[in-house]
Amino acid sequence: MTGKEPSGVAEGALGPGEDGRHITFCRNCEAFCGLEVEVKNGRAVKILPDRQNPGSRGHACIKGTAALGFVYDEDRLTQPLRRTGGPGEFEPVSWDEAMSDISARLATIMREDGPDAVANYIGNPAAFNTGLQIAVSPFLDHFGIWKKFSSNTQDATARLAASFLLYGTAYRLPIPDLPRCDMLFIFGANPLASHGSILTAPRISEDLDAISKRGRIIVFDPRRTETAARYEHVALSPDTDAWLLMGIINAIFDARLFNEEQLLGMTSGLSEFRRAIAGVTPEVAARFCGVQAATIRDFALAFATTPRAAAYGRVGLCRGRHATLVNMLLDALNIVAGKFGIEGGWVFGDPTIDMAKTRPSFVGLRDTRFGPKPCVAGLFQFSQLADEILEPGKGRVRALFMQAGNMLLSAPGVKRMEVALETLDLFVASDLYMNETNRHAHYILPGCSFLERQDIPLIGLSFMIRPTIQYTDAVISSVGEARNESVIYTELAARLHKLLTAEPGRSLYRETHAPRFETDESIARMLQITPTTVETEEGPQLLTLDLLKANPHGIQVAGNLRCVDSLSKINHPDKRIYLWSEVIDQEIARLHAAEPPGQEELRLFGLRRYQTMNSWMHNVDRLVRTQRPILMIHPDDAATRAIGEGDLVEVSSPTGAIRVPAKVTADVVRGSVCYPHGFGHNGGWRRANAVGGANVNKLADPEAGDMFSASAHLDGIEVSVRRIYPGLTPVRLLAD
Ligand SMILES: Nc1nc2c(c(=O)[nH]1)N[C@H]1C(S)=C(S)[C@@H](COP(=O)(O)OP(=O)(O)OC[C@H]3O[C@@H](n4cnc5c(=O)[nH]c(N)nc54)[C@H](O)[C@@H]3O)O[C@H]1N2
Ligand SMILES: Nc1nc2c(c(=O)[nH]1)N[C@H]1C(S)=C(S)[C@@H](COP(=O)(O)OP(=O)(O)OC[C@H]3O[C@@H](n4cnc5c(=O)[nH]c(N)nc54)[C@H](O)[C@@H]3O)O[C@H]1N2
Ligand code: SF4
Ligand SMILES: [Mo]
Repeated sequence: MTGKEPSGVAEGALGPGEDGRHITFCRNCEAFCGLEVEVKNGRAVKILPDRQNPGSRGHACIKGTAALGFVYDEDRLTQPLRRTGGPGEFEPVSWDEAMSDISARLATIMREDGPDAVANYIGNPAAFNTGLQIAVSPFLDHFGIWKKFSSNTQDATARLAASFLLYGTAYRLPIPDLPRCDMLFIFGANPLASHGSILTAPRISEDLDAISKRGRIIVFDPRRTETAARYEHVALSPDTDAWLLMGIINAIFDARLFNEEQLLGMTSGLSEFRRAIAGVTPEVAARFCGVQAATIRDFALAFATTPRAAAYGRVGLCRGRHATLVNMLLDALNIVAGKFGIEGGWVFGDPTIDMAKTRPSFVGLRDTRFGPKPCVAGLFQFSQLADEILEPGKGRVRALFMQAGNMLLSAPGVKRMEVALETLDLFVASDLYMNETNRHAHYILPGCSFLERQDIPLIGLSFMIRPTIQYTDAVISSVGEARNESVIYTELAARLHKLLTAEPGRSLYRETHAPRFETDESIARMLQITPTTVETEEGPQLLTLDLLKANPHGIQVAGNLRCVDSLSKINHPDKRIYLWSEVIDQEIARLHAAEPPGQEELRLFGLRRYQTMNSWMHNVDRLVRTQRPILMIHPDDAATRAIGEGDLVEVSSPTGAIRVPAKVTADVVRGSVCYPHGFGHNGGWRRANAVGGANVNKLADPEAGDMFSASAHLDGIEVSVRRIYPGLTPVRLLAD
């Protein structure tokens, strides 16, 4: 059985597993770099960058070219596993046995308690998996399953919520027009490591270098990151961006560096917004964020007087206690300074397939059995999942599905979640590996790696600075018995449908057909949402699936973004940007009321490395052998705690403690410490387990996230740090 769905193969193109050079693209991150894969005897043997890809033009990073390390990893799951004992104890079973038992148990639960008894968690790699995207959410919707959770609440729901308030839709997220911008402010992003997020720019370091050559790039970050080191760095305390942004915006207002008439023409709520932030002068901001008032005024002047400038922010702005406010303020800076919707400014992308037109984007409170709870585009706060499973009563969650996720390493509330997972009647995960989370599942189903599936860069389409689109067929047949989620959920839907309709009188389920999920069909349909004409050698042609298949390197849809269209993409009925909404007043009041960190406390924040990806890819020796999870601490903070380089220290918060080695470095701002997430492995990935490190999310309080956006609080956590013993044997110290 192959995980790939049947598809027509364009003339001359190679089918899955055929020997030769296949043209495809990487689906590890949002850059979607073009790749060329050599296949011999049905096996992929080499991955190189594709020079003819119009977007990446021969760029690919080591995570893309080393992908065979996980595709053919001996620890990879290649057949369904069924739990036989404690966590991590499994036996292989056939697909038929697995699907028949899963559907029978799910049908029983749904018959007894309805869809309220089922929940789902989607992890980050799902974002790059078209088959999974077209199957899982529609599957859940079809069966009325609405308790949805995702890694999105750890990285993006604050951004979605801000867009909903400002522009009337959670699915329009502005991006900086890098190719034409002369000044770029970067808040809480490290594109030289992450390769860009909510921003698809496969050659991003070139784009950034070009901006810096034309003008300036200023990076506001508590750590001197790779990006900060290459351009100008402004160190600020974690989770204080709201103060800084209000300081800059007020400096722009005070110095009248804005065009009031233009602003009144495109926004509503300007005076309320000015009133709401008025108290936070650069002097007030400076007290909280650690950036001097004069410097804040200089930034305001430089930004407002550079005609083509943009302020971009990413996950460092999405994980604080006031993440919705911060994201709104980031946009407000762009809008007030006249950078919204202009060439070289802060603009909406030109998605070749405009999913914003089809998806519901409600953000607000939704009724749950615990009362009204924040819900962002269908997603609930992560901590609610443990409550749903553990709290008795009608509507208790008994079954959980999870695709491409590892929540015990990536989300807060680790201990409680671990208990919750073990109380489930049915927990089914699909993954490439047995990880720290799915080792608690009843079934782990082997998913396909990106070389084994058809795809388009679906989420990238909205955020491309130079719009391109590409289709890839599977390069190889499925490894072992791996299956695409589209295949898995089509089969599960068919079986469940049959079981639920077998006793019609007793079921709420009244559908007449089971849904079927097929990637090519879905792509063809999606291409009709916003019909697009592209230039080809034969002249202009309508973009169809056949045309995509005939152009395996990808198609350049447009040279640049149509920035002027941004205003027309606003979804509020009056087409205005709502600069002010009640949330702003509430959050500023909450910000003022917040207790400052205690004298002894430090603020913990995270980092990502170029060579690894969240909690996975740690099983590929080539990627992980240089990785040393260590706690970075400023020399002054180390000195007051008698902490030296390599010492083992304990980092604790009210929710937990970890023991990790320390690195004393002025790269982190005074008063803070930095440690990567995604470590502390004990799954079925042996190399990853040997990397050591600790699960930093044990320190995160699941209840402490942003009130409006359901997002987790993972950056700026207050912790105590103390020395346990001196670092004599640094290698031993790597273990938790
Ligand atoms: N403290 C702290 N916590 C964080 C972060 C942080 O910066 N600091 N970052 C957060 C962010 S931004 C994110 S997105 C989350 C990530 O959180 P999650 O999405 O929950 O976890 P990942 O580490 O991405 O784990 C992905 C899993 O998917 C599997 N996988 C990979 N490819 C495929 C595939 O093609 N198919 C299937 N079926 N499975 C696949 C991997 O083997 C792995 O087990 O973590 C968040 N947690
Ligand atoms: N190599 C690699 N690439 C990745 C990933 C990976 O794990 N590895 N993960 C992918 C995922 S899931 C995502 S979401 C993207 C994320 O993409 P980015 O957001 O570009 O990635 P990060 O490196 O997490 O950058 C966040 C920055 O915010 C800073 N920061 C933390 N707290 C604060 C704060 O309070 N204020 C400010 N101003 N800055 C703060 C951190 O120091 C860090 O430098 O990257 C993606 N790409
Ligand atoms: S930058 Fe991202 S998309 Fe490009 S090769 Fe690396 S992991 Fe793959
Ligand atoms: Mo993420």
